[in-house]
Amino acid sequence: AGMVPAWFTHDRFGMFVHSGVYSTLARHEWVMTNERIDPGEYERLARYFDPDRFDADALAQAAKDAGMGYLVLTAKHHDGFAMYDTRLSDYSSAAFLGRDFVAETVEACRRHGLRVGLYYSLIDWHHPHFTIDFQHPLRDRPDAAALNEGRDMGTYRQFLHGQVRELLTGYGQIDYVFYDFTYPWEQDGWAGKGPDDWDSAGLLAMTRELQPEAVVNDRLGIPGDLVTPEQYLPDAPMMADGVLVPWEACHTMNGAWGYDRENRNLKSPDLLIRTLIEIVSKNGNMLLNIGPDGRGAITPNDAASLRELAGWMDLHRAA
Ligand code: FUL
Repeated sequence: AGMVPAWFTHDRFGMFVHSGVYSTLARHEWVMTNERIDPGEYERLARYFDPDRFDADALAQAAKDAGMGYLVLTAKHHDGFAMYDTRLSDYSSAAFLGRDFVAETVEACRRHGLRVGLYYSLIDWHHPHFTIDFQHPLRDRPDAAALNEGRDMGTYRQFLHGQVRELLTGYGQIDYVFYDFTYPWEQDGWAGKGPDDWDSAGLLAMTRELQPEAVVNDRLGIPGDLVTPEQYLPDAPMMADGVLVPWEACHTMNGAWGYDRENRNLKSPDLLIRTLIEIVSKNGNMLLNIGPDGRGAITPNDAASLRELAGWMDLHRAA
């Protein structure tokens, strides 16, 4: 791990937004694979995704009020559905709905003085050349291994690099790129996926070339600019060779990242505030997630928690 720009350690607190087709299904962002939904069937369900209440200005305003300095949006999650106007496939919000959520969000963040980041999933359960592995929705099919013979990760890799290039060239300055994720271990007889599958070195080089100022996370499976503990926090400032390592812990409101309607395991606002304090006291950043519902609206719980954070921030903001 290396260096992050001054704004990143100064701001300390950001908003993560998981929004996508899975928000309509309302059962966790991994619903496609948890329920072994065939990509064709998922694509049919994607036709019902219509987040008419997705209001990027409202998201940016809520983040700003809560004292956050940046916002990271899921441009594509593991389900493969692009939340922007990709020219490399017609599996996108632009093709399905005529909306480009990346453009809407980037513009709103700039209007509200927030830095903007994009989450991009290296995993893609929709792409026909992404090989089936232990996480894939088709893993239980008896012909899964045979299907893989017709799949070519090289073809997928080209698509992946192409989509990233679109995101890093089409929207002006991107301040943070959150790639997700690498799992090189073998499981249930299936190989995992690692830096060779993504061509992580090439992807990182392209990111540096196209967005030299951007913070890049560590989930390409090669060192990035910071370390990203998920749903926990280290017990002390992270150090390597006697030097502080930049880190950012991402946290959910209830264990799920995507809208998970029946899940009431909600973290209290008090817990969120104490988590933020503890993270910052250990030289970390907190990326707090919200999962808008299928219509794109901030849920009542997320809105209430953000308001509590905003109230606390108001009391403690420097003069
Ligand atoms: C993980 C993903 O698998 C989750 O769905 C979520 O996006 C989280 C931030 O990263 O690796």
